[in-house]
Amino acid sequence: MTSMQTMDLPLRKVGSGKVREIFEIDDSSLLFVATDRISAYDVVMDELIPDKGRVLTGMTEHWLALASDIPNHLISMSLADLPSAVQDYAEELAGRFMIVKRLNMLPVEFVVRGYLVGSGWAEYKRNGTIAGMPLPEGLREADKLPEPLFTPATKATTGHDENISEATAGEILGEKRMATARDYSFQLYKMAAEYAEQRGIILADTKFEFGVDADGETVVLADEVLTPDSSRFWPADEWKPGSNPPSFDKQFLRDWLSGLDWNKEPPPPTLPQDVIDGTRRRYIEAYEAITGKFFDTYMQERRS
Ligand code: PZK
Repeated sequence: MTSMQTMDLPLRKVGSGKVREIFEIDDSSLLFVATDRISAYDVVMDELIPDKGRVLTGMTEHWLALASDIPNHLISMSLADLPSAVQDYAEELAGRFMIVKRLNMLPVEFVVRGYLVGSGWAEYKRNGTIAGMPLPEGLREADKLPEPLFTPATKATTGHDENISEATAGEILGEKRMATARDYSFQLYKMAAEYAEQRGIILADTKFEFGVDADGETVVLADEVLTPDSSRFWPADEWKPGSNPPSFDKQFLRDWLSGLDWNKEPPPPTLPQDVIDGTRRRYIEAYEAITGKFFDTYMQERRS
């Protein structure tokens, strides 16, 4: 089993996050790589979850295929299309890379929420609002919202995202671009939430990133799409308003961490093998539940 910490590739790195990395291929394309790193409570663990990056990449591929009417950055996931400089890494990269169109990224995160949790629940408890928009009284944590809400955010210098109003997003991006990306975000959320619901999964909320094509006009969906790292997925049978439901993927890890006396600051505790194995199993179950496809089948396709 191949498993990846950081990818040291003979390409210039143009972006790196806690768990994914982007390298330059040429003027018009990038190599997007999902590693097997995992974070909990914003801390990256020292151990890897084997195949996690492949699971997330396979989910992104699945959703992009279902949303083929929305322009997206994916060019290829075929090993044959890897630049010759990284052909030696083909086995490690298989299933976890996307060759993507190079865009000018919009400096706003497109968050859509269908349920009242996380920072949305925190704001509602304080003010009765989400992103400044008034909501009905008496909602409980994790309640379904009357309608999905668009709650844009900007990357703050502190590392944590700052919620902004739709009007502010319009001032930053221009009204037309903001409205196009917002409408794509609603369309994607509604499609995915309905699709997931039929499979016993709740899509509580999700975050999209968009860029603008070289034509300076076309708004294009980028990044990973509707993965457990960009979304909250809950098993529908474990959803109970009034409490924060377990997330499909990380709950196994969080449950184990919560039994320790770890202060949620680095350094993280060492993950035992059974926690690594159980977490990997949950990611693969999430892939199979959402796509209706065996993860092994996905990997056979991506290795050939
Ligand atoms: C791009 N990020 C976010 C940060 C990551 C990703 N298609 C694109 N064109 C130009 N830039 C980006 C993309 C995409 N996707 C996305 N940063 C640049 C990001 C850290 C690690 F993998």
